[in-house]
Amino acid sequence: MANYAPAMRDLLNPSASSGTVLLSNVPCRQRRSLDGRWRFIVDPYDLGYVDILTRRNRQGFYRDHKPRHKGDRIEYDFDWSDELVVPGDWNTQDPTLHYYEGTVWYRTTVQVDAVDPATDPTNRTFVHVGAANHTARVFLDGEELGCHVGGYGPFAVEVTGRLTPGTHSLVIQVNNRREPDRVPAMRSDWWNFGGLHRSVDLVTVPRVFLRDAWVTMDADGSLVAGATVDAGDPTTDAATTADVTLELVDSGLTVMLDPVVDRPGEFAARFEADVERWHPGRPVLHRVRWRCATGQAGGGDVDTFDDDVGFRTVAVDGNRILVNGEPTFLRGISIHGEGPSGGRRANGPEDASTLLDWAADLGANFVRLAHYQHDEHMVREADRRGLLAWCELPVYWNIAWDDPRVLGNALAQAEELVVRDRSRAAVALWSVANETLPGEGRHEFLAALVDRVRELDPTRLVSGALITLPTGGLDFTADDEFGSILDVVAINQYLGWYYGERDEIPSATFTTPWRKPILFSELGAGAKHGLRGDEDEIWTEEFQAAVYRAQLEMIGRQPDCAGLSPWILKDFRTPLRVLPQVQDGYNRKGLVSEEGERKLAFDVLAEAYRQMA
Ligand code: GCB
Repeated sequence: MANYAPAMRDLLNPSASSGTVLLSNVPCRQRRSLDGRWRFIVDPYDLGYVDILTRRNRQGFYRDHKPRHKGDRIEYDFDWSDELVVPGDWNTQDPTLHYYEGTVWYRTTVQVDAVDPATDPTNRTFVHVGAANHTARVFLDGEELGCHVGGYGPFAVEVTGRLTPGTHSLVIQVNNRREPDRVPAMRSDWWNFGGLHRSVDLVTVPRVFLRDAWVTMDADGSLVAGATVDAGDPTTDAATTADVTLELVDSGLTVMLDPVVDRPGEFAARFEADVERWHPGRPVLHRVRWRCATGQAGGGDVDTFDDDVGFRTVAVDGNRILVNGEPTFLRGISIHGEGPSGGRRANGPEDASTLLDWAADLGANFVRLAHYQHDEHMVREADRRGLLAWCELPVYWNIAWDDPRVLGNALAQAEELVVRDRSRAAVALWSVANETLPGEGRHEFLAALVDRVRELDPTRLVSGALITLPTGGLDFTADDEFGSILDVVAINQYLGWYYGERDEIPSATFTTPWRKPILFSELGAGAKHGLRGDEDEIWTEEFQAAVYRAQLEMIGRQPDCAGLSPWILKDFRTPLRVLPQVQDGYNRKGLVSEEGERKLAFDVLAEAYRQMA
């Protein structure tokens, strides 16, 4: 724990979100983008929130005050401060913030005119943040409205009734300081990019609205749908008496969802529909129309929006993964949420498109979106392209397994991940953890996450990536107890790089005690683009390519292997990789450089995938 007085620590490192709501289907909603240039103040000592007596600072930066008279002493001014682009990380926008870990205050102003839907009293309005790393507090006109903990999940705060005609100050405090009780915690092999790194929107909805609505295909081919109606005031019964329908627009089929017993506001349906399936490589998306109407005939609110959804089954049969009943070998690639150039956080449709173009050039039918919740554009783009996806939580390496607040936050992050993306046909696997290290309470923690994910989405496979350590031999049994509760056992292994001789790789074997599908979720070797030499010379493209060849030979012989997602598509920034001239702050296991230049191993994998396809 960072070394503050306890009171200050609680102010600076809240363990749970408060005052926030989780909205899904935001891209399908009436929105006003707040992206653009925001003013910012760097506040490494957190004076903007905590005063010198370590109490909450009543005159903090969130007030966005202006001097009222000539002698007024206000020691900050957003209007005189520099700007950062939102969405974006701060580290790559301002050289002085390259390594910065701490608090930055962002401010934009929101102009509202009398015809703005946010001023309509029959509407509700939310400030929606795609993600802010790591902890964010939202203030409107100086008032704190909500706090969110978790660097990659979406959240919203309600501003209904506050956006009267005029100019409003929207301030978001973002703090990316690493802490042992966060998820992820103190150390990760990627850059701890800070900031409002995904879009910020104002979302306006009717008074009673579908806070969440999802539909997907279960393993047996029936469609399952769920919705949550939010009426704002929990004492009204508007939410429970609403009519919630889902229409499959092409076929004209309309289904009414039933209220879920003992869960006010929640609705569900399971039904059969003759829909053309979404297949990897042959995506078919269907227009669906959600509608929620309050009971009073004619007079109530109606909330409606459209989405495009694919339907396919995904299941496991022994050691195979089945998609639409067909054994499907996952020809994958791992991807970090880093843009295609400039070593910055990825965001938006263009980044998603370029990264997935590269995956398509490899011949991949599967992407592992590591090691945290990616931008929603990634998952929606994968849907449109017919690429299967693995979506992951940042439960990584050292986690404070024995701290219930940490589990609480991990569970909240799991909900944010699943709720946002469970209508996406692309998503085949949820992954709850990567290479977690042993510790008291670990299994219970991970089991709670697996249970929660299955509860939120019983239709998909659950996985997690296990660490493989050198055993002295070449026969590996992935018998980590965690594997026993997973549908697919994912194995990260670095034969030929961190351990093992390259010429021995082809004779290695990997099994589990459970005859489950094995996915090689990581393998690889580092190479600096343009560094050429012979296969025995580390960091050359030839060395990396040779490791790929040996690995592919080995993988072709593993009876339980149902796929692979080598590490990794693109070189990515990380403070762990310091070797000058070679790494320079980048993990060099990419198949392309940080600027997208292909290395030899790209073609090795592409050729192998071409043959497999
Ligand atoms: C791993 C981790 C990944 C690292 C990678 C590496 O096992 O899961 O986050 O970046 O190894 O390059 O060492």
